[in-house]
Amino acid sequence: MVPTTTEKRPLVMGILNVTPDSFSDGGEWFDGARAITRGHQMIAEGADIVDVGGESTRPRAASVPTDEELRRVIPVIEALSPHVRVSIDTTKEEVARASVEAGATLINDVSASLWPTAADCGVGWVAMHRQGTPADMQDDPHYDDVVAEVTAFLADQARTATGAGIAEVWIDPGIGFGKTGRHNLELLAAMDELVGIGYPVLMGTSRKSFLGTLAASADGTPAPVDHRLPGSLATATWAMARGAAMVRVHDVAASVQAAALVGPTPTATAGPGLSPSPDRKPVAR
Ligand code: HH2
Repeated sequence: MVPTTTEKRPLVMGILNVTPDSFSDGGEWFDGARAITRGHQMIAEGADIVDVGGESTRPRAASVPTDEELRRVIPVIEALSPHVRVSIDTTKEEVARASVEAGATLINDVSASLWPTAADCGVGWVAMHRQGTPADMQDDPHYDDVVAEVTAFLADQARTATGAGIAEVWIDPGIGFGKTGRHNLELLAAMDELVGIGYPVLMGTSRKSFLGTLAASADGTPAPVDHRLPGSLATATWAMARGAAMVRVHDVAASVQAAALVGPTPTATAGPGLSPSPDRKPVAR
């Protein structure tokens, strides 16, 4: 039986990349046994969900064949899912289906295309916005109005998924996926609009490159990934305080503290598993 959370705070999704090439923790948890140990560590640190991924989505990441992605993620999901809720971070239908069979109950889909699979499997679905693919997404991202375009896309996807019978739909603006630093900041500033769509919002800023740029040294060198905790926490705390119901993070213990500090919010108390509420109001500030 998978434990379900009763937390009255925004949820914390711990990132577990079973990959050699992820942008921040590539190679650290590539070995299955090490990944499982890290998963248990995140559980001890208070993670509500562990997000297992076997293919990096960083700009220009090499694509991974299906059988290799399965080899990476399935044993880890089987080992962790009796102990914590597990999501599968994939864009491949076959991987999503096998992961659900192995115990995952949420499909975290950066391609926002796997809702038919989630509906068929009877599990939750994360719809994330991105412009382009990892091969080209950071070449020259352009929007006339990034907030309007991202919110319209997410509202449309969420409604489609709900119409297909998915009871648990999350929306995520896709920080860093075909976005400049300014686009990311505009989306963070637009939490009210995102929350106002009426579905629980997931926000993933953890260690992303715009935080390195914002914390650059005097000569302009971006802060390396292991020096981005302050920005990661600041943006996660901002998002949660403005109504994000979950944050996706590498640094679980610190983020759980931040979530506890934020405490109950109108959206966080809804938690996962509830039907989206069209009446859900943006957090008033
Ligand atoms: N970001 C990454 C991967 N998956 N999923 C959602 N829903 N939202 C995100 O912002 C998001 C995501 C990229 O981060 P990471 O997993 O650390 O890196 P990589 O893709 O290189 O493995």
